Amino acid sequence: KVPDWDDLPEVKGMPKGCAWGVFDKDGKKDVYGTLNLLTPEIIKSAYSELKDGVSVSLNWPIGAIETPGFSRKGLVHKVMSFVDTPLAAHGYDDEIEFNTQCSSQWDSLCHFHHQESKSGYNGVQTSVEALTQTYGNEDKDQKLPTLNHWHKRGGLVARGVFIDFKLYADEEGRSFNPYNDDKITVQDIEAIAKKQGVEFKKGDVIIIRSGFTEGLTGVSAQKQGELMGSHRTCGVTGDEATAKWFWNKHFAAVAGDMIAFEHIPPKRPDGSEGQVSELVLHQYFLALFGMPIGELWDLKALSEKCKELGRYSFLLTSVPLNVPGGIGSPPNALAVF
Ligand code: UVW
Repeated sequence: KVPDWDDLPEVKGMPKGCAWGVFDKDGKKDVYGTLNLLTPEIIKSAYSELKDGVSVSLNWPIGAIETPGFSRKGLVHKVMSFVDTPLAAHGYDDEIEFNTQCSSQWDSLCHFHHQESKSGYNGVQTSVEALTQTYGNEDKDQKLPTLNHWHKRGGLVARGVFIDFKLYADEEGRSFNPYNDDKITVQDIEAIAKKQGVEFKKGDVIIIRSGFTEGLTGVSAQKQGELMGSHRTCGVTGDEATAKWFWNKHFAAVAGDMIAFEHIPPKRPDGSEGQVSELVLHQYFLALFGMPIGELWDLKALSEKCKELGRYSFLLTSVPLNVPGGIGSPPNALAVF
């Protein structure tokens, strides 16, 4: 049984809500965090969502944003003909290079640390050197909670639950600007779940649509720059009460089409605006809970399929790239109905 927030054991020097040690087994430090909730029973029950035999991709193209925010590198795609190579044949290879945060992604538990303690999930201390792993040299010093471990447990297979906030906001005539720090509250999420007729279950992956990726799709690089340039973006309210609600729902992971899942800039308890380093849910989810965050997922086709079928839960499958030391990765996520 996973403890609720109020019953989490105290971790010396860390704030309430720190789940370090909760998933450790046989004296071994855990690297999976809340993915541990995906037991064979939970996965088998997620398969009961498979009724219609149709699947929807949740992956935005890599390179959908020509110039990603925070000076991150966008996609470089190089196509090479075989003709002038030792293969001397008609055909092609290609090479890709990109920052794993530039489009749809999972944030691993190493992506963002608890800032005060400078620690990642389960208290790990990391460095560029420790994270730069190579084949045969994986985890030489410590087990770091990077995404390649997901392959050792068969990727992610879970029940996905979709919260179509954009549809709800449009229907309610609510003004909501994805390119400002507009907030999606727990009350919104609960109201939408009720309207859509879905109940949350332990081990669910909750997926929230704000309209963020859609507004950047099919527009010029200049327009994308204008929309994102202020680094003010929408998201789930970043505060302790919201973090507590997410922990107590016992989700295996969270995802959305927002750039940071939570709004930017973060708000301090006194109401003033904080720096990006003060992101609240990033610190709770990734560093303290061990709950992976999915961002910039493409959720338009999912919205259409859920509306057509009249159901908002499905089987979700996802595997990140198997890069030793991988900190972020395209999710390769599918919703299967
Ligand atoms: C930061 O890294 C600040 O945010 P994100 O994970 O949303 O890209």
